[in-house]
Amino acid sequence: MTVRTVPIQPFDDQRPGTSGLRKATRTFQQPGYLEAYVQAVFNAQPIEGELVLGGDGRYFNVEALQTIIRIAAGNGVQRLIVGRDGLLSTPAASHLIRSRRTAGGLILSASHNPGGPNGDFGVKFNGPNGAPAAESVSEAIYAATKGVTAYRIADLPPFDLSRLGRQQAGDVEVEVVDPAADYADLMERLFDFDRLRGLIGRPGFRMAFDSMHAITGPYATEIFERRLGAAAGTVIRGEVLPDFGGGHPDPNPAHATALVELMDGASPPAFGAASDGDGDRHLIVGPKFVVSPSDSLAVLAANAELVPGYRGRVTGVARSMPTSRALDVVAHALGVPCYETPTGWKYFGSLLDAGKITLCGEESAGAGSDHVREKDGVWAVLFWLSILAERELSVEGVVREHWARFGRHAYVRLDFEGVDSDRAAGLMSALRERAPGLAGGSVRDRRVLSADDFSYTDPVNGEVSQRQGVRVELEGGGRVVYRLSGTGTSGATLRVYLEQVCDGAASADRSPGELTADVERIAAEIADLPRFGLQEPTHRV
Ligand code: G16
Repeated sequence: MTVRTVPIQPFDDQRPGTSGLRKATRTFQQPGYLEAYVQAVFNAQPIEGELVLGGDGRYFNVEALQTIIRIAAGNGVQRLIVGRDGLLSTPAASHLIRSRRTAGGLILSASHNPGGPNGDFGVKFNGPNGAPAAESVSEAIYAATKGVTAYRIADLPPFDLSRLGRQQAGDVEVEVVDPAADYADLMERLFDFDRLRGLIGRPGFRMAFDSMHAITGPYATEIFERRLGAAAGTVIRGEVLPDFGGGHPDPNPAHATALVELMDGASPPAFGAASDGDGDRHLIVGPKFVVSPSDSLAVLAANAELVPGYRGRVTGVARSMPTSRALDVVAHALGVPCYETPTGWKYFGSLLDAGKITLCGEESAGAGSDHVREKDGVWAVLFWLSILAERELSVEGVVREHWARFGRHAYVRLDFEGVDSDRAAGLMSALRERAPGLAGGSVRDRRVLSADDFSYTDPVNGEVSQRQGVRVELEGGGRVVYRLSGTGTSGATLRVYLEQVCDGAASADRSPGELTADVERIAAEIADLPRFGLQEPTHRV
């Protein structure tokens, strides 16, 4: 096997963000760009052993995979496990890394960002525990990108990724696996599939799962239709398309419009769900009722005893800082600790590995557990179905009952997209300066209980992560958080997270927007949003 060393100039924009390196597809298609980044991953993190490879099926997935196989071979990797047609959902990749005890994996995805030649692409390295690289590893990769002067690539013919089984070329063996089989087996071990078949087979029960033409199509078809017996057609938009059918595979009401219209229409299914580009996010919808992601996480934790895989074994829970504190209330009732981490699934890895937590999640529609080291969309849907099977309530009924018992954390996220990067940085630094002086004073007649820039010390490995977002706690259960997104690919996105704790029963018929309106006004005043030209958010999520 010939290995060539190809000289290259380093690129100066390869710092991994919240979740790996995400850029416009065209940026990744520049000559040497993908090669330089992947070589930097190998330089920062020498891989000894097998590697898992797969992606969410977006445009450029297969070409990039073939290149990565050759660079991996050039760097001494002799065995790779690849999903058929280059497909692996993010949680399934995490599972394969763990179950096959590999040295790690590379996942090609830009998650919920649109795909295609004019969309986005991404590469993420997960370590041997199946979790996204910890911040220290990401920083080492970034440092390596600045010093990469050549990449090593093996001269090999392309592998046939449509054919299951092992193939050898040069010194390298590639094993092509069914992307869904092992993952579906894992789900059967966590959930009571007989009970779920009973629910799905009940007269009058119908469900819809919107794969948004992204990676969960094959997984959802295998699990819901084949193994659980849901009617053909339960999975909608199940075919994986390189441009996700021109859509934006982000499972929220703004983008999962086909599902929301179905659930708002005449004779809707009892249960609706959607997942994102790479299959780690979830959206749960009942007839004319959308579950907010932070509530979904709290409901899962509160009902963990109903699920065989979790009964009697929840040691603790965790949420990212901007996620609503609904989870904290449940943790208190369960008598287990609730950890508050920075945004990014990578921060949950050490807590999960140490057994400090069993369930975790985020406001950005992700929830997961110690079964893998990623958030998991299909898993969350199976968890919800398990709750419905046991509780004999509708989706709305489960949530209303939850609010009545634990209180309601009304929640809205404002996204200001396409903000000039310097202006966004100026806004955040003004906020950071202002925050310490706010505590003890009042804004619009509401007392500020505390205000700071969130800093996190990982309780397991002691790693410190600073400047993770400005949070302001108001009397009467209000909270505002400001941070800049780390997953965008152009300009800056300012996220403003609004939360208001309410009496669950009394507020049940009011919208999150109404309930957080006062907090929103306070948020605008504290950050002086109009002065920065930020009048109306691009989206309210
Ligand atoms: C990624 C991370 C999540 C994070 C989300 C949003 O999710 O894994 O932890 O909550 O991005 O991040 P940001 O607010 O920085 O845009 P995904 O689904 O995009 O991989």
